[in-house]
Amino acid sequence: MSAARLYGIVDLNYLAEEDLEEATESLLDGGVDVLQLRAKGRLLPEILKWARMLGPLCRDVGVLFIVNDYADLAREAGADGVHLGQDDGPLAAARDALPPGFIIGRSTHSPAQAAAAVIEGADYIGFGPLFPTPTKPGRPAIGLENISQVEAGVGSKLPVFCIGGINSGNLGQVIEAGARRVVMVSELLQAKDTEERCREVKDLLEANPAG
Ligand code: TZP
Ligand code: MG
Repeated sequence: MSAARLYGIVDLNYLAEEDLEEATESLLDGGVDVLQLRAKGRLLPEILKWARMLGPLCRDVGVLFIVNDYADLAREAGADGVHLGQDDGPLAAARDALPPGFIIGRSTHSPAQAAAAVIEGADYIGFGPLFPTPTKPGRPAIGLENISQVEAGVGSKLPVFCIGGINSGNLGQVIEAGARRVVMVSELLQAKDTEERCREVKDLLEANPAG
């Protein structure tokens, strides 16, 4: 996780079930370092089935596989970790129910929440949304001004992935503001060539000396 720069998400809001596997392969071929399954509002047996399909694809190429929202399901599916939002309960409770080494990520929306996630024992955080995004409707954008502060503080303790409305047009700005790692959802999934777009993003992140 500490070397990861690009975090991709297969989000069922953008993908039909039958396209999940192909989108995952494209993200993996394009060089994502972490892949999350995000399936808001779907039934647990369906999510478990998808997680069991995608996890091995990630494992085969050494990419971490994370399931959004459901710690028990993530463990049952053999995932590497779970991603929990601010409303998904205390991390300590999740940690107690998970095996040692299981990755727990936390969404954060302010420097204070980022600092709290360190104290709570998160393994990485998402920090955003930097820009308004249809992927997370109703969540106010936090802008770029706190990235360098969070990277300098929290980022010295755990990986900070900037997230929310990041696209090829604003990625340079985001990196310029101090981001070393990003999550991109719609930009990658809606690209004409997901694999190629991933590579371009990865190259730009890796060209950044801050990494
Ligand atoms: N959490 C904060 S913003 C966001 C999530 C899941 C959505 C990111 O998606 P996109 O399409 O890259 O803006
Ligand atoms: Mg959640």
